[in-house]
Amino acid sequence: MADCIFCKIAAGEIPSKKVYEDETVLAFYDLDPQAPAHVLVIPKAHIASAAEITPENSGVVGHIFEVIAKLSQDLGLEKGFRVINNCGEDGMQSVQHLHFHLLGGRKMGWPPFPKD
Ligand code: DGP
Repeated sequence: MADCIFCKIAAGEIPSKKVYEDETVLAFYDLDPQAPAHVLVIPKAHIASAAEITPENSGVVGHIFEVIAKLSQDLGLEKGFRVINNCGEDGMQSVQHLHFHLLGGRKMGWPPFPKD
């Protein structure tokens, strides 16, 4: 999709530090890491957000979670990790292309946000 930064990364038009790639999924390090390991896992095909997942395009989401499980081993996250999807304005989604943050390498906080 024109003007989508993650479509451009998926197409190789913008460089990224890739950790995994296959026909439908790409994983690369986040520009602004929030943990020692912080990778974004995206479908190569444009899906704007988690709110746009349908029976027709949801297969890639299962595949993304298979990739996350593999990456958690490759990145040495045996002690655990967190997967985050930010969706929409209230969810603080800043890039309008579906992506899952895989974060690990440190103890996470919970709850992850202030209550009020
Ligand atoms: P979100 O708030 O969930 O939409 O997170 C988007 C993330 O994408 C944010 O953590 C920063 C990251 N990001 C934005 N632009 C780029 C980029 O050009 N390259 C990489 N590697 N990460 C980016």
